[in-house]
Order: sequence, then C-alpha cells, then structure tokens
Amino acid sequence: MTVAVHLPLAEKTDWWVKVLQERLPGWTVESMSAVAKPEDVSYAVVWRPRTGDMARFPNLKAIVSIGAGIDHVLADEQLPLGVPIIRTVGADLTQRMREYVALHVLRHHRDMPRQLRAQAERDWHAIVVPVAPNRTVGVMGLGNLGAAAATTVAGLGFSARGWSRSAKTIPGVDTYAGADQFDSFLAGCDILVNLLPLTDRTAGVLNAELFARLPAGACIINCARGPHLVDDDLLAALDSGHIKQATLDVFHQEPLPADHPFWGHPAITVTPHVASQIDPLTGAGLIAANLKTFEETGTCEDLADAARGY
Ligand code: NDP
Ligand code: OXD
Repeated sequence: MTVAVHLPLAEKTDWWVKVLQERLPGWTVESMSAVAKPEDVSYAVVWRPRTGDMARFPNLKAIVSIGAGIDHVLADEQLPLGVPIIRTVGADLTQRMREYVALHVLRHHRDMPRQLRAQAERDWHAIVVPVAPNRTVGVMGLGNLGAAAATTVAGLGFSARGWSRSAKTIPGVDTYAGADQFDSFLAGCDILVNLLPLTDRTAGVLNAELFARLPAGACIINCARGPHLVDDDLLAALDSGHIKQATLDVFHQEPLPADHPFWGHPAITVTPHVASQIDPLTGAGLIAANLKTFEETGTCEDLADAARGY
C-alpha cells in the first residue's frame, strides 16, 4: 500500500513521511514529489495540495486532510471526482479550540485590550463589565469544534447560542438553524465566534450586512477560514465603532502579508492560524488509524461529505 504525502514545506513533508511510516509498518509512505509510480499510490495525505496533485494518481482510494477543514483539498480544480476525503479531528483539536475560544471571549468580555492600553499609560483605570450571563456569545457552526466552543462558553456562564445548517440540541446552548433563523441568531450576539467550514454558501458570510445586524459594540472572533471575512467590511465596521474589536486567526493569504492593515489595527488581534493545530504526533496516530480502518472496511468515521463541502 503506498501513501503519498504533501505539505507546502518540504521539511514538514519529510517529518510526516517519517512518523507515518513508523505507524504504518508494511506500507510505503513517501513524499508526493518523490513518487516514481503514480499508479501505485492508494492514499494521499495532504495539507494545501497543489492543483493537479491528486489527478496524477489513477488508483487513489482516499485523500486525508491533515486538519479538520477540507476546503484546501476541494480548492483543486482538477480533483478527481468521487474520491472519499477523510478529515483529521479528535479530542486534541477540540480541546485546543475550546481554549482559544475561551481565551478570546473572556478577553473581549473583560475588555482586556482597553485595560492593557491603560496599563501602558500607567492609568489606574477600573473597567466594570457586565457579568457573563448578561453577555451573549454566538457560535456560527455547531460541528465538532463549534458545539464544543458553545458548550465551553456556556460553562463559563455566558448566555450561549449557536447556529448551524440543521437543527441541534445542545444542553445550555440556545440553538438556531438555517437561513430563516439567522437574523434572530445574530440579533443580540455581543461576541460572535465563527466556526463554519468554508464552502460556497459560507464564503464572505462575515460581511457588512452581518455586522449591521449585531448590536453596537459587538466583537468578532474568526477562527475558521480567512475567506469567511470581507476584510474591508470589517475595517469599515471597526472604524465606524459599530464593531468594537476583532480577533482573527485565519486570513485570505497566509502568512498575512506584512503590509496588511490588520497587523497594525488597534482594534484587531492577529494570531497566526494557531487556534487549534493538532499535536502532530497525535494527528499522525489518528491518520494511521483512519488509513488502516479505511483499507480494511472501505470507510471510516471521519469521512467528509465532499458534495456538501465539509
Ligand atoms: P464540522 O464539519 O464538524 O461542522 C461544521 C458545522 O457548520 C456544522 O454544524 C454545520 O451544520 C455548519 N454549517 C455548514 N454549512 C453551514 C451553512 N451553510 N449554514 C449554517 N451552518 C452551516 O466542522 P468542525 O467543527 O470540525 O470545523 C469547522 C471549521 O473550523 C473547519 O472547517 C476549519 O475551517 C476550521 N478550523 C480552524 C482551525 C484553526 O486553527 N483556526 C482548526 C481546525 C478547524 P450541520 O451540523 O447542520 O451540518
Ligand atoms: C484545520 C486547520 O482545518 O488547522 O484543521 O485549520
């Protein structure tokens, strides 16, 4: 069984080849760029593959995304149709996202950016904020990560709500579903967290129209994908004061170009796509287990639905 691995950085590819080979004795794991016989490749394990990479392999049984999102795989216009895509998800990834969302929700809730500005000016300035139950945190997307994030903020005492495509029941979280309930969901969200997958339907969802539906002074946390956000609309909403602050972990172009206005904006916190990066050794174990299960049974639990886009 041959597995071809590709990540944008050659040294990362080499690392994944090594650890996957250790976990898949009897299989052949190699860098995609070193594959001599494309017809032998049964599985591709990738992060941000290049256009046409998968089309080279006529006998591909499945593609593994080294991550939860599959948008980077589906972006390949030459992607062979019908090849199953396996996500890499699990408790490690979910826990890291819980921590990131808790950190930034609390930071906005307690107005830490303003408190830090006061410290810089040696100003003993006490900021009094509402208690968490009087603050509404909305989470867009209630999958593995969004449901965990919503449950986490509910556990901190916030008034938590979430929005997804299909209806859900999550203890402690008010849930909304579908386009019909989107406006009701948004109204009253003091802090909005985006954990939607990037699809044709969700691209650009964080736009001027959405910001206008949020209460004045709302904060945005985007830890899903850069193209969910219309950058100029956020800058305008921040400059008008309608949106107070934003935390952004993901961007249209990564790394975020040095001259991008987000870097120096006083109301924006930039993090470099680190909200939830799976521990690589844990991820390698999950991927090896999924490959073995798929090889034995022709399916596995973490299959994405390529037609749906996530
Ligand atoms: P899942 O696929 O488990 O869940 C996606 C959720 O979004 C589901 O609840 C789904 O609804 C909902 N959804 C999808 N499309 C729509 C729509 N059109 N309208 C309303 N709701 C919709 O994803 P995960 O929770 O595992 O991950 C979410 C995203 O987080 C990933 O796709 C990735 O982009 C991002 N991510 C970012 C990381 C980072 O470090 N910044 C790390 C890991 C992931 P339903 O349940 O009804 O299908
Ligand atoms: C993912 C990511 O999709 O790291 O897992 O963004």
